[in-house]
Amino acid sequence: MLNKLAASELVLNDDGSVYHLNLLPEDIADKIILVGDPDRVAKVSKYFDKVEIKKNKREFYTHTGTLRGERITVMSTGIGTENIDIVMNELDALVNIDLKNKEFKTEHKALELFRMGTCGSVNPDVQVDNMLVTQNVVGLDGLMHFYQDYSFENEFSKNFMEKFPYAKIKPMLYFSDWAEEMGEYYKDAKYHGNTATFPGFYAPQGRELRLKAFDDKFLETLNDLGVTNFEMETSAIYALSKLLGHKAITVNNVIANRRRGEFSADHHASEKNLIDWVLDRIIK
Ligand code: R1P
Ligand code: URA
Repeated sequence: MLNKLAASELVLNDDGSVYHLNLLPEDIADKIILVGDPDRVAKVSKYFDKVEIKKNKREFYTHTGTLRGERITVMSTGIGTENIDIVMNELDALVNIDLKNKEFKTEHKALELFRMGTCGSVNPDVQVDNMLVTQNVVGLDGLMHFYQDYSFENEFSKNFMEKFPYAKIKPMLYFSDWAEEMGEYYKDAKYHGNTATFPGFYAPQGRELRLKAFDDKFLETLNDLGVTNFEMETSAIYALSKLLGHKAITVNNVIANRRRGEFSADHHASEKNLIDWVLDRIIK
């Protein structure tokens, strides 16, 4: 591959910002909180000492400022791993590609990425309104199959791949969390677990409204395979961080216990608790 990227490959806006995120290199901090919900961005940045930058395009809202004197960014990713593909590649471009010359920089910069999200649990003993840090993640979306050079597995992943019975779900990939170092931030979380990332909220997570899911034992099977919870972004965040050389950690607030049929009694209070909990730990 040539070092200089064609205009069609690294697409920029008129002001030189990256195409979807609408950001310039100086708009982001080295510590970035990623949230799914665009409305959560302002709920986080209201705790900043000051907000210097507010930009948005589509579902990608970004606020950058300082908290307790440290520069920090909060950004929404919207829902799903296909959005994470955009977020991760464009964030990486902001720090590791010279946007003017469209050339790779010789010095690599690693970002610290903190997903702050919500999830459902498939373990009946995992209680709602508590923090769950993702130790390992399995991607049941298809994203990472489109990248080369991806191989990373541990005992959990091998076991899962051998025993997962749903052969018709082809887009499956399983890998471990590399992020021991980032886990230091969240040592006191109530739960450290194995997360499954799905390409949907309903049948892919075993939910049935008017349509039947493919297997009514799905949640139990996942739990038997060691999965504690699921959501829709972490597989791509961990995998692309690993390939691009960034550091990532996910903490999700458990808002649904799917095995008990329980949902957080006050998910607004629960979200506030999540924000306080994360900010207290990532910026001292
Ligand atoms: C589904 O309701 C959304 O909530 C979870 C899922 O991963 C998905 O994005 O995370 P967020 O609360 O961060 O959006
Ligand atoms: N987010 C999900 O993806 N699933 C849930 O059950 C709750 C939050």
